[in-house]
Amino acid sequence: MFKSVVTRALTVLYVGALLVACQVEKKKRINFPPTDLAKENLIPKPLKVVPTNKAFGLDRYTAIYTTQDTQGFSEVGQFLADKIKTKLDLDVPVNAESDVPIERIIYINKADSLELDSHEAYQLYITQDSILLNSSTAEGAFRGIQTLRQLIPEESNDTLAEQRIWPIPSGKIFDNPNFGFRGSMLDVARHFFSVEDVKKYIDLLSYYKINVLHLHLSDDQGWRIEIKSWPKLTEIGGSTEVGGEAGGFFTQEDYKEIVAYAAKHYMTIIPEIDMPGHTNAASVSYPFLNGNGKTPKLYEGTRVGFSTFDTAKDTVYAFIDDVVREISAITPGPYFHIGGDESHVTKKKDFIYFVEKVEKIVQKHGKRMIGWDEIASANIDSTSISQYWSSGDNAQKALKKGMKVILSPAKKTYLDMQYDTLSKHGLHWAAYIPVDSAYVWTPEEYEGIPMESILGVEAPLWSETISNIDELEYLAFPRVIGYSELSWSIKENRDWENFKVRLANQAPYLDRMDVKYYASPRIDWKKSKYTYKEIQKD
Ligand code: TNX
Repeated sequence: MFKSVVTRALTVLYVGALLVACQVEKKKRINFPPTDLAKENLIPKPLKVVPTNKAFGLDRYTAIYTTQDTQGFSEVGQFLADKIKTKLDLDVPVNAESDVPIERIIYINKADSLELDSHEAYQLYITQDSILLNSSTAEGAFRGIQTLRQLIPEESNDTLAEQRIWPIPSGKIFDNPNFGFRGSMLDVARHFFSVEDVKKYIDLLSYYKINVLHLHLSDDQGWRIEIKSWPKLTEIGGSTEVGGEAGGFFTQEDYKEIVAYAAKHYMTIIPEIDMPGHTNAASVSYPFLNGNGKTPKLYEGTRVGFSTFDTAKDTVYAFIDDVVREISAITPGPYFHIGGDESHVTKKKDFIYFVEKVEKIVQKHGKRMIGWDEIASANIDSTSISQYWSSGDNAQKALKKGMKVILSPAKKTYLDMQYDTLSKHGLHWAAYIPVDSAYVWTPEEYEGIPMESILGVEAPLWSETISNIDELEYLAFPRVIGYSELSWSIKENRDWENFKVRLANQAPYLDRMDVKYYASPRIDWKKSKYTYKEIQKD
């Protein structure tokens, strides 16, 4: 099967090569030192890697060609060219004439084959003369591009040729994710983060093939998304955040910009409006929503569980209908997250009634409902999804209803947990989560939840203790890199000792991206020309 794919792809490649043949003026083959593709610092680890020990030289005589009759492929090619330009300051033409003779090509090819029928699967064939990236979808090609980016050295080798040249190890990579849902969550409610911050987070996450960003858009301390039919939500509810800082919110235009940016990175945005608890900011804005019997006041502390919507009023559901409608209309992804956690002052029967009503609203607006694990106590559809964060019992209830589960166990995946007693920022109510503990567990076998019921893994970043992007990066990195491997790579390909070395080698990339990661002393970080700080001590 691989053979036929290769043959077909090579035919395409050959035609592509012919097109440029008139420009090609064969030069002497460069003698690269031997390489080993299997030892490259790829994260997440691909399914299968076969080294052939030679190298492809990326240089100014390289061009990118792509399938052009299927939407998305040339954009993926351009994405690669843009990243090469920022990383190496090298211009690589995409489906275009070149001013210089082309000697080597990168071909991004739409291929149809059985191995590639999963939409994120891709194959990379790297030889001395060409790099062929096969995928049946532009999304798969985009994932493959991330692998290729990671194979391009930060530094050129200036001894091999007159021009600067970056050797890429030759061989074959066959890859496909273990979980289709590889998520992260950002709480923009406790502290607000700007569109620019969110975009930078998307850049970093997508480099590691994470494909879902869940935005926690409302909580007691703030409402962060413009709702045109209920303007006070952001005017009043968006004006505060934890610690008395300024707050803020996304206009619908801002949100659309994030969604579009995410889409360009083949990432799905999941909007969350947390209810019936965690709703103080909404109730301050519109007091008729409030159901806890007290007059709601703006709140800048970090307690949870004191607020609730009034679950008995029709007007509350009319309000929720507007909110879900407006957000769903600008959310292309299939999901709407209704929160549902820690509704400690909502009576159990009211909570159940509420979740069942809201599920219908979400479905009416064409979305699939997700909620934190508590929602499984309501009588809801098997199509709704439960996000496991603390309760094995709730997970079992969800399984009995035939629901899928997203794994976000607090003691393993909460990015807001401190690394250890001395690390800055974060809480520790669930656990201290050092870098190894975040990585060394098996989602496929967690709490007896069968693999076929697991939608994927998601790492939430709650923001009570962080108020800017540097602090966000400190908690998220490097742990989120481990979650990317936990959700993309199969169990047999995961090993802490091996991961640890590949992680250490992410430092040049993280430093170049100006990521203020927590330089855990458990990792022997690689120094780079960008290194910005001393390694922190435990
Ligand atoms: C629990 S996890 C919460 C959040 C807090 C977080 C802090 C969950 C569904 N609810 O409201 O921000 O702990 O770690």
